[in-house]
Amino acid sequence: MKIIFATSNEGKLREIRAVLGDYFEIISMKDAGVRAEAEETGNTFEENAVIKAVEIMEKTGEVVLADDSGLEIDYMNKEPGIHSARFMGHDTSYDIKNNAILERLKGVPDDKRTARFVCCIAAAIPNGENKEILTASAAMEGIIGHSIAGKNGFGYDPIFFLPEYGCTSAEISMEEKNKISHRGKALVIMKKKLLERFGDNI
Ligand code: ITT
Repeated sequence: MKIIFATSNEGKLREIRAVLGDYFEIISMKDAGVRAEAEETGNTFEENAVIKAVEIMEKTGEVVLADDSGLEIDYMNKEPGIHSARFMGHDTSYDIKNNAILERLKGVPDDKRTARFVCCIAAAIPNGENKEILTASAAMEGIIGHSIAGKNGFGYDPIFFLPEYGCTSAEISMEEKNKISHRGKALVIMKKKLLERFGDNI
């Protein structure tokens, strides 16, 4: 079964394909020849994931999944949160964004550096005049590290330190990250919901 994944983030797409690829043919927006134009005007990850999935479902008439995710840093009142991609400007490099966060938390002790990645995956399923929406959310807890480390992953991974691993989420493999991450866990929940919804038609 084909599903369009409404993301223009290559890092997300890699992780999504690794979890869902055995069950679904994941088509990128580029491959589907469609672009997202709607503003992410929601106040929550779930609202924004639904906005993205519904926009592309309405444009294509296909089953569409979307991911809205971000990093909540407790010391920064849970910012950048839903603004994670836009934080300091959408086109600003993550080297600059990550260094700015490290600077902001300079001298802050580890017990006050708590943070989490949050992810909501939404599915928009066309159904005649109507549509069905499924959602799945999950989080991964960690702390903001003291320096940039690791080349795997994307975005804020090089400053997201996992105490139980003793390294950042940019220093573990994608397979390991998918087992514990916000996105990996939300995708497993969504996979179950889709298999229940579509059963033998997959
Ligand atoms: P799409 O909307 O096209 O999917 P986006 O990158 O704009 O792509 P979001 O609005 O959901 O997506 O913003 C999510 C941002 O949160 C993302 O750009 C990263 O900065 C950060 N982020 C989310 N998950 C992450 C992860 O697993 N590792 C590192 N950073 C992550």
